[in-house]
Amino acid sequence: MKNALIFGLTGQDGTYLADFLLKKGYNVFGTFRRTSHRCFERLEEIGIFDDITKIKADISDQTSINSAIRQAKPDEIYNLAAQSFVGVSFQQPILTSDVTGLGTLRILDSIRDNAPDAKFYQASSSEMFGDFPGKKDEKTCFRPRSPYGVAKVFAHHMTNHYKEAYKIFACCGILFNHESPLRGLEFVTRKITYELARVKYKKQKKFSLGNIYAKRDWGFAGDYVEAMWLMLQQKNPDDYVIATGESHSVEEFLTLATEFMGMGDWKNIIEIDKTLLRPTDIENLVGNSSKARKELGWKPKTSFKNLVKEMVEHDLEYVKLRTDPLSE
Ligand code: NAP
Ligand code: F7E
Repeated sequence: MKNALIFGLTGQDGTYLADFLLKKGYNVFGTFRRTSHRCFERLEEIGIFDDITKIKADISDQTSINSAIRQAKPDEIYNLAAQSFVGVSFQQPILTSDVTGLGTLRILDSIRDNAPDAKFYQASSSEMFGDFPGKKDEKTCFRPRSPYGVAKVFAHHMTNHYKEAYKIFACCGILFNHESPLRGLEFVTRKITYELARVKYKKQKKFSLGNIYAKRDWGFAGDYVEAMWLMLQQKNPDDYVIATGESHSVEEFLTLATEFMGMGDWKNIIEIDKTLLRPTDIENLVGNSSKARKELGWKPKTSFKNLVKEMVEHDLEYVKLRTDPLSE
C-alpha cells in the first residue's frame, strides 16, 4: 500500500484528493494547522474524517514540515497548502509570499533531506499567467498581476529547479479555477450560491460583488484532483495545464445560479461594492489543456452548467440546515 502526504488536507482540493486517494487504496496522511476552532468541516461533510492520519504542521514552520514528512514516509507528496485567496494577497503580500512561495521551498528542501525518492506535486496556478492574452498553455509566459500570482511563480520555478538540480520527481499542475460545493465561501462562485440561498430563505436581502465582468475558466474540483494524481503516475515528471478551455463571466455564473435557485432578477439583490475591486485584476483567463488530454488521458467531466447546478443544490440544503450564519 502506498503512502500519500497532503499538505493542505483541510482545503477544498485537499478534501477531494484525500477521498480520491483513499478510493485508490492509499494510506492517506494530511496536514492541518493549529487553530482555535475545528477545521475539519469538509472532511466530515464527505465522511472521510476517520480514514486519514492527521498531522499538525504549518508550512511557515520548517520543523513541523520535517516531522510530517518523516512520520508519513510518503511515496507521494501533494503540496496544496497556500494562502490561496488572491484578494487577500493584496492586503497580506508578505504572509502570502512566505506561505505560498517560501512554504513550497521549505517542503522541497525537506524532501531533499528526508524523502528524496518521494514524488512531489506542486499546486501551480493560472493566476501566474496574469493578463497574457489568449488561451494559455505550458509554454505561455508568466505575467502575474497579484502578490499571490508572484508567489506561485516563485514556487513553480523553485519546484523545477529542485527537479533539475536534485533529481526530485516533481510536477507542477497549472490549474485554472476549479470550484465545488466545498469551495471556500469567499471565492466568487461559492459566495454567489451561498449568499443567494440565504436571500432565498430570507436570512438577508442583498449582498455585494466586485468586478462581475471578469471571466474565468471554471471546472469542477473533483475532476481536477484526478489530474494531480495522474501527473505523478507518469514515467517522467512534467508540468501540465489543467483547464476546461471555456471561460464565463461572473455575471453569467450569477445569472445561471439565480435561475437554478428559481429566483427573479438578480439586479434587485446585488450591489456593486467598489471596495471589492482589486488593485489589478485579470479580465479573462482561459486555458488550453491539450497536453494533459493527450499525455495523461485526462479531460474534464463536469460542464459549467452542471457545476453551477450542483453548487446551487448543495447550498439550498446547506443554508436551510444551518443555524449559525457564517457570513455575519
Ligand atoms: P483552499 O481551500 O484555500 O485550501 C488551502 C489549504 O492550505 C487549506 O488546507 C489551508 O488550511 C492550508 N494552509 C493555508 N495556510 C497554511 C499554512 N501556513 N500552513 C499549512 N497549511 C496552510 O485552496 P484550494 O482551492 O483547495 O486550492 C489548493 C491549492 O491549489 C492551493 O495551493 C491553491 O493556491 C492552488 N490552486 C487553486 C485553484 C482553485 O481554483 N481552487 C486553482 C489553482 C491553484 P486551513 O483550512 O487551516 O485554512
Ligand atoms: O475571483 C471577481 C474577482 O476570488 C474570481 C483561487 O482559487 O483561482 C482563484 O482565484 C473573479 C475575480 O478567484 C467578487 O475580481 C467579483 O476576477 O473567485 P475568485 P480567483 O481570484 O480567480 C485561481 C486560479 C487560484 O489559483 C486562486 O487560488 O471574480 N469577483 N466579485 C469577485 N471575487 C471574489 N472573491 N468576491 C467577489 O465579491
